[in-house]
Amino acid sequence: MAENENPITANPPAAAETAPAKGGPASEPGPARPEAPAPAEAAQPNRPKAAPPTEAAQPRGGERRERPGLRWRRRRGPSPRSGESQPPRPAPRGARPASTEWFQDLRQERLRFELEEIWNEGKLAYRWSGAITPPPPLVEPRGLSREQCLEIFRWMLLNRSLELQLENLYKQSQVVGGVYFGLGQEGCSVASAYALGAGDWMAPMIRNQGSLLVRGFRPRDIMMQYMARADSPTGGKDGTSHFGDLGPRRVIAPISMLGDLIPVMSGVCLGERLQGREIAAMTWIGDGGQSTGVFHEGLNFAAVQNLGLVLIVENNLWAYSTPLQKQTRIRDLAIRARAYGIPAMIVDGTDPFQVYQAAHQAVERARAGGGPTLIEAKLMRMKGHAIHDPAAYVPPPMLEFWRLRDPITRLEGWLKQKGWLEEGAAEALRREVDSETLAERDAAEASPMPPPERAFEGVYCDGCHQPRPRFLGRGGRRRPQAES
Ligand SMILES: Cc1ncc(C[n+]2csc(CCOP(=O)(O)OP(=O)(O)O)c2C)c(N)n1
Ligand SMILES: [Mg+2]
Repeated sequence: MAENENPITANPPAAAETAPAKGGPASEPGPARPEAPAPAEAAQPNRPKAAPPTEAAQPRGGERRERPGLRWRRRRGPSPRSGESQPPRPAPRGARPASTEWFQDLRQERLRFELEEIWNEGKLAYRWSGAITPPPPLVEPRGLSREQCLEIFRWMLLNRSLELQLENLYKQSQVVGGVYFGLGQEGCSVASAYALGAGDWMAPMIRNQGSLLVRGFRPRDIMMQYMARADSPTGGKDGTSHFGDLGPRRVIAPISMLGDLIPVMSGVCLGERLQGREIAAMTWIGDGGQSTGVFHEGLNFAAVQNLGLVLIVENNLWAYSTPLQKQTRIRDLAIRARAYGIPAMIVDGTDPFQVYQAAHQAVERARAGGGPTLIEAKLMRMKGHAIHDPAAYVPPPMLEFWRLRDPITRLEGWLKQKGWLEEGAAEALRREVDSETLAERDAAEASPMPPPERAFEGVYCDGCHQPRPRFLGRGGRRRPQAES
C-alpha cells in the first residue's frame, strides 16, 4: 500500500471490499493567482454582505514587508468573504499549497437563526427563532467514486448503529462510566478521517466514533472500552475513549483536557519532519474547546513552524449547556485562523462531501509542506453532552431544524437520486450493518473483566525497554538513529 493511502482497515466492510484504492480528488489545479476569486466564491452566490474592514484586520503599514524566512505579501482585490484585503501569509516551505486563498466557504446555505436568553421565575431558558427550512442538496463529491461514496455512507450507518448499541449497553448497566454520542455528526466524523492516508496521523475527540471506525478500529473495540473489558484497547484500564494505536493505525489517544491535542499533534508533525517526512496530523475540537488558551498556543506553534496540522472545529453550537453565543461574539469560528496567518475553510458539517473536500485539500497541503489548516464544520449536537444529559436547555424548534439536516438522511437521499442506491438497497445495507454491530456486541460482551492484578501492570516502565535518546546531535544536525 502506498504511504499515503488509507490504511483501512482491520475489518473492512463488505462495501469496502469492492472499493478501488482511494486516491481522493485530483490535486487542485495549482495555486490560484492572487487576483483570482476563490473557486468557492463563484459557486456561492449567497455569500453574506461584505463586512466593513476593521482596523485590526488590516496588515499594519499596508505595504510589502520582508522578514527573514517569511515573505509577507499583501493581496489586492476583495477577499472571498468580506471584501477585506488579504492578511499577510508566510510563504510555504517546500511545495506550494493547493490554494493560496486564506479562506474558503464551501457551504450552500447560511444559518440564520437567533437564540434568545429568557429568564422565567429565576430559571434560564433559550428561545430559538428562525425558519425551519429544508436543506439544500449535497454538493457534488469531488474525486470520489460511487464505491467510495457508498463506503462513506456505510461507515456513517455503522457509526450510528454502534452508538445505538452503546446506549443499550449503558441502559443495561454494562457501561462503567458515561457514553458520549456524535448523533448528527457522523458525516463530519467519517468524511474527515476518510481523507487521511496511511502515513498520516489522527487524534479523535470523544464524539469521533466514526473516525475511529474509518481508521480501522472495530465496533467491539469501542464497546469493550466503554465496558472496561480485558480485551479492550486499554485492557480495561479506561472506561471511555482514551485509547489509540501508535502502530499502523497511527492514532493518538484523546486527551480530556480540551485543546491539548493541538500542540501534541503539532509535535507529531514536527517529529515526523525530524525524520524527513511531511505528513498531515488531524484532530478535532469543539466550539467550547476552542476557547482554551492551549488552542491558541498550539495553533500558533503549528503556524509558525508550518506544521501539517489539520484542525477540524466541530462547531455543534453547544458546549455542554453553553450555547455558542455565550462562548464568543464571533459567528464563524474559522476566522480565528486569520490571526495566525493560516488558511481556513467553512463547511456544512452535515454534508459529508463538503467535509471530505475540505479535509482532502488540507491534508494535501500539509503533505506538500504548506502548513496547517483550520476547518470549521457547522453542525448540531443532537443529543445531550453525554447520556446523562437530556439537553432540556435546547429549544425544540432548533432540534427540528437540524433533524432536517440529518447527515445520513441527506446522503441517502442524494445516493438514491443519483441512482447509486437502488430501491431497497439502503434498507438491506442497514440490516447488514445492524447485524454486524450485534455480532460485534456479542464479541465484546464475551470479553471478561480484567483480573485485578492488571491494575499494576503497564503503569510505569517495567523493563519493557531500555530508555535511550532516539536522536543524537551530530555536526549540528539531528539524525534519526536506527531502531535497535
Ligand atoms: C480544559 C477543559 N475545560 C473544561 C473541560 C470540561 N468539559 C468537558 S467537555 C466540555 C464541553 C465541550 O464542548 P465543545 O468543545 O463544544 O465540544 P462538544 O462536547 O460540544 O462536542 C467541557 C467544558 C475539559 N475537559 N477541559
Ligand atoms: Mg460543542
